[in-house]
Amino acid sequence: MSDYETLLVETHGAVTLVRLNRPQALNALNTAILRDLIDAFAAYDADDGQRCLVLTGSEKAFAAGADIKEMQDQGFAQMYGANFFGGFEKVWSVRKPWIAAVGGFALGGGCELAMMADIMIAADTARFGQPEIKLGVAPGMGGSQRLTRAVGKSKAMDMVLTGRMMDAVEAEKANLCSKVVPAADLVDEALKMAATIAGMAPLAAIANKEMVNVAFETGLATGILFERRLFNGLCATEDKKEGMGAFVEKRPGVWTGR
Ligand code: CO8
Repeated sequence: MSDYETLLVETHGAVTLVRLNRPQALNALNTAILRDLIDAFAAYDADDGQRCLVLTGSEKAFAAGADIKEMQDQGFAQMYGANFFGGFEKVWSVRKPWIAAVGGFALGGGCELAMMADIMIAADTARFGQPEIKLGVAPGMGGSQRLTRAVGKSKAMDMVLTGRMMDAVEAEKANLCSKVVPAADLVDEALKMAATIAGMAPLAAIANKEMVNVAFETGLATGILFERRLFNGLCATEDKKEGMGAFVEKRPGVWTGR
């Protein structure tokens, strides 16, 4: 267990489990959580022994948004000057795979943080929303972009303009999450999926993640070329030789990450 003011971090073999831990504020995201998340994600990315990460919250809330009390008195100059919450880009841009396991409220910045994950798993108790309009503002951590890419224009407009919540069934149907599981099984299911990913060749895992992310950033022909060149590149790794050799010899691959 590591020492963070706002997080509980433990390892399960090659999987890092990070729990948001501000129960008194339903895990509202403040400067302290951001600082701790940046540290914990950087430590995960730098640790060769860790190959997948699960981020979760509590039963009641993944995170109920950015901390309204912290933002209440901040004006434009203060926020713009400090690039307030710009640091979340460091969480999103971690190179290794990570999963958001969402139970309870994932609202505003909480929903936006979950959408930064490579894969989102929801408990049947999950409630997603971008209610910022009710505070006289709008999403500010990527929600207008990532929600729209995930669920399409009409549902994204519905969410941001009405500020309503979406339950887990609707979220799965709308492709916001990859699956819904009973709340009691959420962390175990996420850890199981993470262990599967952690068992893959590490460079291949990073390459697969990069390819899918490039699909959001570029045109089809360029994306396909990027994919083919990365595939070509993976063919220079020891793990490619091992993986294909292991298949032919009918045994599991043993990865070195080289
Ligand atoms: N910020 C601060 N405190 C919060 C937040 C929050 N987002 N959400 C809940 N809390 C606190 C409450 O104030 C309360 O504290 P206290 O006991 O001291 O009064 C405690 O958590 C428990 O909350 P409730 O009593 O309200 O619990 P309920 O079960 O009655 O309601 C809800 C749960 C529905 C989740 C309700 O708390 C709620 O509506 N919360 C706010 C949701 C929201 O509006 N989220 C969006 C925030 S804005 C945002 O996320 C912008 C992100 C972009 C930032 C970009 C910067 C560049």
